[in-house]
Amino acid sequence: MMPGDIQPYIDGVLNGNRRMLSKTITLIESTHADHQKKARLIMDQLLPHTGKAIRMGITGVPGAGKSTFIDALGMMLLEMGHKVAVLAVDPSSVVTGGSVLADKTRMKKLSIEENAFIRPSPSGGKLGGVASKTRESMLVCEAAGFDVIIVETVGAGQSEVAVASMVDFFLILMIAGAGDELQGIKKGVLELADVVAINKADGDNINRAKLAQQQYEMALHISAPSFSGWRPPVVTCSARESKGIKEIWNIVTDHRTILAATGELDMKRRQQSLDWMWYLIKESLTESFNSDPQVKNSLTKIKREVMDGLTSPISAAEKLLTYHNIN
Ligand SMILES: Nc1nc2c(ncn2[C@@H]2O[C@H](COP(=O)(O)OP(=O)(O)OP(=O)(O)O)[C@@H](O)[C@H]2O)c(=O)[nH]1
Ligand SMILES: [Mg+2]
Repeated sequence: MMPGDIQPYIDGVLNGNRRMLSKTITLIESTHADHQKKARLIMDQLLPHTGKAIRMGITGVPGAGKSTFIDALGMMLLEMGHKVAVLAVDPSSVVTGGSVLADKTRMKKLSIEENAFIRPSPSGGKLGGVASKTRESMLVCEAAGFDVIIVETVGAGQSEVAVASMVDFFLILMIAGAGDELQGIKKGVLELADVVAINKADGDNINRAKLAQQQYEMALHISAPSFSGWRPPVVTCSARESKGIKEIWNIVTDHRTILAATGELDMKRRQQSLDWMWYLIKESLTESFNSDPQVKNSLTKIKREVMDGLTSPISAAEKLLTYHNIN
């Protein structure tokens, strides 16, 4: 590979050229070995130009209003002079090839703005793969001068953990539901939140939203504060009416000020990079173990033996790992 091949990408991204930004992300998302190699060389050159943006993750159950919220928040940020990039980690795209942001019309206002960049989730592959591409795309957007990066994911499983591990601030968008307010969100996920916002607090839904707010406050009260003493506030908002959006942004910037002062922001990012490396290693090891032909061949039999108590879990694990290590 000649350096000249990648120079137009590097220059383009650093000059904020949207077409080259898109093309670079396409290279990152490509499964071709050639493209991946090229993408890696480009990333190495762009890395020194990253790290300055505010990285924010947003999750919430389907229909919570994530797209509407990002549209409202994004427009407000543009007015404040920010450049906003919106990316997605979509676990459903892994299975179906669909994408949370495929329909850009859900961010009607933001999608036509010069200073906003919206990129749907890459489809196919494994969640780890999709998430790692989103993480790299985030860095490319930073190098291109976007100073607020919003990563959206559907609150339905593992993807929240992946997103929380690549952002500085994690917002969970909820809606007031009938009965158990905590339904639809896994307990561990709530612990990732830096703020919980009850959306759709408008019309005749305001009181229900306030009630949900109290219930979440109680649920969150029992979890321990982070190193800096940050306790995730619970607020209400209306994405549709752009109410409470400014207040949430103030929380984001307050959080940042506190974490920057204690050094926790820097520590968090350093730890995230390391976590990410381990994540990629584990993904890759599991992948190679699962795709090992001899492991595949004997797995059903060994699993049954373990369940029936004919083989101990430890000797089964040893046997399978030996098969794998020999190949
Ligand atoms: N009343 C009210 N409706 C809202 C609000 N925010 C979003 N909605 C509506 O809720 C529906 C879902 O909104 P989306 O923004 O598409 O929700 P989402 O979380 O992005 O949904 P998925 O991408 O499918 O997970 C739409 O019909 C919105 O108009 C709000 O603040 N108040
Ligand atoms: Mg959406």
